Amino acid sequence: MARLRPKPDRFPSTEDLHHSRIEGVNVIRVSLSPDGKRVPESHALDPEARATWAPCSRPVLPLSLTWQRTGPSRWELSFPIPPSARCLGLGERYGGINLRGRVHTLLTTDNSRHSESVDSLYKSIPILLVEQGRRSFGLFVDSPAPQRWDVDRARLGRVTVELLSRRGFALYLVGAAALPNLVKAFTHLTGRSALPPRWSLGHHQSRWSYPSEKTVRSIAAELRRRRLPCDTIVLDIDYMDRFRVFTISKRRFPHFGRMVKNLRADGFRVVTIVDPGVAKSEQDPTFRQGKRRDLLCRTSAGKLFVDEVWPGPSCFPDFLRPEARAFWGERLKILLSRGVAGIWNDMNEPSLFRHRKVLASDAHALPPDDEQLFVQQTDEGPVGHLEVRNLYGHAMNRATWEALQEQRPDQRPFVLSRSGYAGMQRFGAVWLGDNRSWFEHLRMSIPMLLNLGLSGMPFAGVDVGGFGEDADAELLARWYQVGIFYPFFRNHCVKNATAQEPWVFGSDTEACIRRQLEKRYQLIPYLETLFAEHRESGAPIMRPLVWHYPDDSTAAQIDDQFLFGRDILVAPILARGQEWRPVYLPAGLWHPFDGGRALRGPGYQAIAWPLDRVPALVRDGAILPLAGPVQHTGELASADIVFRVFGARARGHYWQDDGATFAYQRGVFNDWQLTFARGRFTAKASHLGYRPLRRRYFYETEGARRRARLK
Ligand code: MIG
Repeated sequence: MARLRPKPDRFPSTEDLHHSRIEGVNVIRVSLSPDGKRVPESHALDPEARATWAPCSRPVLPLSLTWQRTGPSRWELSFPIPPSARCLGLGERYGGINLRGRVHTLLTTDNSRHSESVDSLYKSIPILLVEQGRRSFGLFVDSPAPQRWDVDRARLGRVTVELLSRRGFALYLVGAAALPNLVKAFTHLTGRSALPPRWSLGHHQSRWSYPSEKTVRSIAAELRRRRLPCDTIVLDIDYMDRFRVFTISKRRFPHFGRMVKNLRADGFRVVTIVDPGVAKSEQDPTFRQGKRRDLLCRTSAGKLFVDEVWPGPSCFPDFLRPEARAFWGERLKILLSRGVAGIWNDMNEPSLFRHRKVLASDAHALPPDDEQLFVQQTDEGPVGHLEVRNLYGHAMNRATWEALQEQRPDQRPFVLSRSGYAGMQRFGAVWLGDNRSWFEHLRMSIPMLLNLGLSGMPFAGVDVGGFGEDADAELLARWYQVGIFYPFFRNHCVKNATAQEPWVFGSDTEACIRRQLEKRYQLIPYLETLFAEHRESGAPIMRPLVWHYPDDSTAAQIDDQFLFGRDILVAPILARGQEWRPVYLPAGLWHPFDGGRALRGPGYQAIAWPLDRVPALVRDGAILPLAGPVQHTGELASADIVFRVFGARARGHYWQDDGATFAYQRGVFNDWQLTFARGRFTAKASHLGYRPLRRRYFYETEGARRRARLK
């Protein structure tokens, strides 16, 4: 292990070193600030996180790191990485799971051309995990200013981080430890996802746009008539009056509240989009109030900052200010009082039509604060937008989350966002923005979601079927085969593309999709158990194989397969015209999810996956809690639960609560340890605090189903 080697001669700043043990992992915090200033307040850290920091002078680090301040707004960090180590994390990255050989920019950007040549997307999570078995380590640079991570590119065998900021920041060195322990410690610091409301784990049907009550009604009716399970209808920007936030078009949605109520009676929730831009118009109450209370961002000259977005010339609330967040919460009442169940925050990078690029890609310094687009108010006073840009969506999500929590204290919020910063998991779910109806983007969704999960964010998905361009029957069916394993599971599609609701491509495709949807709903008890486990350990829902098989060097490379929890290995078809694929099986016996002969690993096997099969295998020795078939999650509370046993000796876990409230935080839940051995099934409670509705429990081995007793 190398000693810390600061270079005091080239480093004119105050150094402040602290050490802690978090979840059994060494964490060293280095506070760096120019001219002895205080390090700014962190928006990444969970305020409830408990950690005791002891000052330390000569820490032993898991890597030899150097840092320097190389200009008034430029910092450089650098450390070597061993040739065999894999670099993971860094939030939302287009590309394979191993981030080596590329530059990764962290500056929230609305860019719909997702490709290898794009190095920054909507989210910014500055943690890199250097995976090398039990001696893995992580570096978290807690700054919302622009960062450029050169991972083994310009300087071979090194990571170089360029941070453009005039303010101070903290960096955290985590490890050395195994990957799951690093993520456990990181999510201890930055928080874990709350349990989602059960309905949000169902199938969401979305479109840009369902522009009228009539369309919404007919989509909902079609889903039920065709018995395509679904929980949520999503309303994109056309529900609004001239795209103005917190309005509802009277013409197209004359009976909005009644529509929501009727849908609810049929088991559907409504989620509405909310954009941060507020139309600059004295006729607009959100603008009037925001301006009167001085909550909108201003230029350094004191003028309101105006840019173009959907409603035309618009102003932007400064969500870093607690008063602006409270104001947003008040405005949200307009939607919440009409029964809207969840909020979808879009455009919150923020996306600006007149400034698609806010910083030149070759900039090695920040423009002075007063030459930036606008200034924002922080604890230390006004700072240029770029210094805190990566927090814009994050703070908007926080405003939304806190408003939902406050206005509906007995319901778990559902907030979906495009942008966010480290710790975003505390404020709901995310999706990965404007992908396209390409097999390439279906393929990429796997490593992208895996890296996001390793960066602390478990509740994520991509638009099923692809957002931009035209889907077709094969692509849509293949995408649903993967989508049922996305923690957040939504079909969404751009305007002017071929529609892609599950029935659009004919009855054969529809039947295949119906089967996938049924499986998704069966898996919800297992998925809820995984979310409960995430709260304990920070483990993502979608995991790379290396998470559970750290000593298997083939498994460590794989990013076109993933584990859904510990027990389900998903290995889908990701290219057009393929009927089978090579599947890598880690050591042990693996049972096809839909039944059939078990296969033995380690090694590759050729497996055919017809469109109506679930492209997954279950680990021998697992017991999965599955639910009976339902049309929406409202029917799940009383549905049969079947514990499906795989193998002659097996163990499982089943977690159960009301799926709706925060009562679980007061112990109102049940936690069962399941075992099957010598032909006997037992379920032992390790916690009993919740009284479920009357329902039946079974266990199933090799197709035979028997009543199970839970004690
Ligand atoms: O400028 O609201 O990523 O999901 O349908 C486009 C319209 C704005 C971008 C989102 C997309 C959404 C679309 N929005």
